[in-house]
Amino acid sequence: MTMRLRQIFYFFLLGMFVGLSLSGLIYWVITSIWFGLTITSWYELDTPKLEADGLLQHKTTQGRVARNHLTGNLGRTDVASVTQWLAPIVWEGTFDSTVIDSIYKQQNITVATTVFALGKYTRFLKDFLESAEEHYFVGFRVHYYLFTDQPEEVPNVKLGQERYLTVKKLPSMNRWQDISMSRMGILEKLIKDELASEADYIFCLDVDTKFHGRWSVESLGRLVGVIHPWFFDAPRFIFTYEHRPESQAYIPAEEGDYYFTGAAFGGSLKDVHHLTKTCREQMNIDIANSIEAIWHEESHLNKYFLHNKPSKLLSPEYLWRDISMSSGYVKIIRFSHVAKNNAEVRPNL
Ligand code: UD2
Repeated sequence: MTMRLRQIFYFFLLGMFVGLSLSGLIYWVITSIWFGLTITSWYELDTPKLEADGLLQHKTTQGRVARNHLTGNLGRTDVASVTQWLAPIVWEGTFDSTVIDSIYKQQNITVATTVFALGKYTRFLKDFLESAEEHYFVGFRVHYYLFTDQPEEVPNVKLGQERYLTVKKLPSMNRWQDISMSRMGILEKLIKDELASEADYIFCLDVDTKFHGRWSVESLGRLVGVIHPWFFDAPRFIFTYEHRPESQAYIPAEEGDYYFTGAAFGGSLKDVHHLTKTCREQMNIDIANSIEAIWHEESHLNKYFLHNKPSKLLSPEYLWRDISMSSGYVKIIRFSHVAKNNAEVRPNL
């Protein structure tokens, strides 16, 4: 009897051993196949095949974002794609254009876009508008508001469907610094008086620029800043913040997160209205105190963003230095500054 019991016990142990081994084997086979497929699909997606407009020496995964199915992460590990306050930083490879387009298509949005061209800067309008029609919020409703002292110099650029242009006349100004700074007050007024029922988002852009690649709904957010192309990979002590305490734009040496360009910013009407109003008020205080911030309204914008953190940051793909200059991180140039002879185009030095 004892012998019989022992035999049953050994059979039971053997059965357990074989059963567990078999289920382990089955589990291993299933997970290997699944994991292998995941790796393969990630690898295939990450393998650049498409060339896109605005491309530098790299190939891009535009439209086929590399996605690791295991973690859900999109595929950039060489650059930060989120800030310390959890705002996304938009780089090529961090979003899926098909998915994001389909979300905004259902929302019937209008993007107001402002640009100023006074004096000789009207020469930049043709390229700005033509390239915007090719790359900027294509397929979405865009209303350009163009401020100029010479409406007769505005080129006749053919606009696509649901694309509108309103020209607004301004008096000429003698100092380029005044032109640049006055934009804040003019935008504040435009948003308050005219845009409330006309648009959902606004972007305010420099005119001596050109679009080379997609700039679209991935850039939309409550408050959006663009990282300055000269400083995106520089340490804070290099940032050209205003360091004189007498100016309202003053930022102490140990403060500041990013250095933002004044050439492009945007967001919801409410947030951009608050931004432009605050910067205009701060600049007026500086004028009363006979001080002008080192980089004019750009210095005030940086001060504003220090205390009112942008909800989304755009990488320097959204304002590059010049199409001819490359950087390993910038895989696509979407929008760039154009080279200009300041002494020749500005009304003063
Ligand atoms: C930087 C900023 C710019 C602004 C300026 C303030 C970048 C790329 N740009 O550019 O946004 O903050 O510093 O110092 O960081 N304008 C005219 N007519 C003129 C002069 C200027 O229409 O005679 C307008 C035009 O829209 C131009 C903008 O003002 O794009 C800014 O002037 P800028 O481009 O000459 O200033 P810049 O290159 O120093």
